[in-house]
Formats: sequence, structure tokens, C-alpha cells
Amino acid sequence: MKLLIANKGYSSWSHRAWLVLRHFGIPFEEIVQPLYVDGWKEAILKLSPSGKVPCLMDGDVTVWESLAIIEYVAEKFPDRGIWPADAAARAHARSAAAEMHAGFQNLRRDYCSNWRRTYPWKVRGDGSALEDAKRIFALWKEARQRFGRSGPFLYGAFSAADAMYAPVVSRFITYSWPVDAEIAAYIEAIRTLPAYAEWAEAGRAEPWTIAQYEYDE
Ligand SMILES: N[C@@H](CCC(=O)N[C@@H](CS)C(=O)NCC(=O)O)C(=O)O
Repeated sequence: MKLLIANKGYSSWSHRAWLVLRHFGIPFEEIVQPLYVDGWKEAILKLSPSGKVPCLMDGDVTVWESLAIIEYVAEKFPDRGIWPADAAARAHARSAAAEMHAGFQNLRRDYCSNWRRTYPWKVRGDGSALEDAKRIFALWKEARQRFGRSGPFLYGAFSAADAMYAPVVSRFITYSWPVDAEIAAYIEAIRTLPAYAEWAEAGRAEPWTIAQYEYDE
């Protein structure tokens, strides 16, 4: 399988699919196409019908959209436990993942993903991202309390739902988001996950800076 992704320094949707493949030990070749360099869109369009990343190629199967990629590999590798085994936990995890995929636009707009920087905490934009964060904290706590007692992740062991929220964790780290102890513990669990740490380190080592995803302070 080949996975087309963009910059590890910035690409949150690439991160989600990549993290599932890497964490669950699924063999794949990675193709990195940096955004906003000469010919970037044409290069992505050669492989990805939507012109966006991530995009997975498995022989003549092409899967675009992060969540569809995760579902594809979960079906292809059913023994890896990519989704929680328990049906109620799995339904909750799938709802959480879909809510992430479809929502939280305010947070995504006002606090760009950036694995290369940290900033002191401040309210950015019109403050509506704080409402998104409130909902995310509530969702994480509910998942942890109802299904996550056996480990440090949302459903105990690391799952696709954690991968979908990993770039949100990254934003909370980047922007020094004020969090309580329960959320801080979850953030730390993601931050120290070997696959997450590998991505973050690679992002910091990349030569590309994307000006529109950088703030002065
Ligand atoms: N809904 C898509 C979002 C993909 C997306 O917006 N990817 C960004 C990179 S993180 C991208 O390709 N941006 C280039 C563009 O929008 O032209 C998914 O879940 O995969």
C-alpha cells in the first residue's frame, strides 16, 4: 500500500490516516507531497481524485478521505483492533470519529495544526473555538469514563478514534491550551505514543514552512 500525505509539520488529515497505519504496524510506503510548492496540486491530483491528502493506494483500489482510509485498513486488517472490540464502545468511537471528521471547524480555522511551533495560550479569532474545545473535552471524558478504564486512551487501548483526535491534541500542545488534569493525562498519552512522537519529530525536521499556518505570536 502507498499513502500520499502532505507536510508532517502541518497536515492534520494526513496525520490521522498515517498514525493508524504506523501505530498498528501496517506496512506501507509513504509519499510526501509538500503543500504550496511548485506543482503541488497537480502532483496530488495525479494520485488523489479529490486533489486532497491523505489518499491510500492499494493495487487498483484508491481510497481518499482520512476516515474512509481508516475504515479500509480496519477491514483489511481485522486482527489489529483498530476499532474497539466491544460493540457499544465501537459505536461510541465511530460517532466520535465522525463528529471530528465533520465538525469543529472553528477550532480548525482559528488554531492551525503545527507540529513545528508552540505558542503561549491566547484566545484567537472570535473565541468560538473554545466552544468546540468544550465539546471535545466532554466527549473525551465521557469516552474515558464509560469505555476507557483499561488504558490511557479514549477506549482504553489506542484506537482509530484517538487517531482522529490526535491533531486536536497537537493543537492543544501547540497553543498551550489550558486543560484540567484528566485532559492533560490524555494529551500526554498521545504525545508519548511512539508513532505520534515519530511524526512530530519528522515534522520539526522538515525544511518547508507554510507562512499562512504560522502566527507571529
Ligand atoms: N475531508 C478530508 C480533508 C482532507 C484535506 O483537507 N487535506 C488537506 C491537507 S491536511 C489538503 O489536502 N489540502 C489541500 C487543499 O485543500 O487543496 C479528509 O478527511 O481526508
